[in-house]
Amino acid sequence: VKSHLSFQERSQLANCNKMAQKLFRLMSEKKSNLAVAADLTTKAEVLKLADAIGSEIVVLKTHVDIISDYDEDFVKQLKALSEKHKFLIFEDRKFADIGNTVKYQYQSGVYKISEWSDMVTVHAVAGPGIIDSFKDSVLQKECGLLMLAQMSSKGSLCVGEYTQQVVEMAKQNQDCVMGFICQERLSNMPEHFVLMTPGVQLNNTADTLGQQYNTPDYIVQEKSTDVIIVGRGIYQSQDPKSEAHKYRTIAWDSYEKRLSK
Ligand code: 5BU
Repeated sequence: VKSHLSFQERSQLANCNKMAQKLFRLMSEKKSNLAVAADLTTKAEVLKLADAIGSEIVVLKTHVDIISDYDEDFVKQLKALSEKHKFLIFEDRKFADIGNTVKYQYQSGVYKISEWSDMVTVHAVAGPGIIDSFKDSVLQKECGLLMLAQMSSKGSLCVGEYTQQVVEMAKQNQDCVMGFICQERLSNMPEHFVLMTPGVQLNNTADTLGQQYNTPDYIVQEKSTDVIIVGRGIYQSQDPKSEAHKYRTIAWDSYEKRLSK
């Protein structure tokens, strides 16, 4: 299924969730649909990467629980970089428990994710109560949930009927849900949702632990999703800044080609 609407047009449709609208606008303005997964394990490394590639990306994706020297200063510095370079912060926490527990996991503990993250990932496996647990916080702070509709890894169980049900759950909660993590645009995914795809790399087709890669142009043109998420393909390269520029250019050209088809 193709999407031929521009990000600008879709920002106007995305009036139920403020973060979806903000991301569509940012993509149009910055001419970028690149997200980078900053899976590095020290504060200094993540911040250095974010400063180096910040001008190329619209979203920086974090796994804060892998940072060995995490503290509140990290968040302060990351926020400052996100303002300097104009990118959004996405904590890929993959919440999956009952609503009451998830509420604590989102707002409390060491990381206090709700205080600094613009968007977070949520599994639908526990049922729609999980979305309700974010409601107050998400609406008040104007952030967004990304529902996990499909995964990039081999043998994933997020397929078929499960994926369809995730999309239905999102449609019932359009004020909180800004989009999906998925591998393709499905026919029942409305245009006001942002579709983000991990498992993207130019030089490899897989890793040794089940990750599977597609190229940026295949994902954006053939599979018609919106934002590519690239981790090792960029942060492990010799020159992350120029590699990010390369992925950004390919992904944006692919988006423009999709529009003109
Ligand atoms: P990589 O280095 O480009 O393979 O990193 C991919 C990132 O995306 C990594 O942070 C994963 O946790 C994340 N990811 C993924 O790879 N596949 C998925 O289906 C989901 C998240 Br959901």
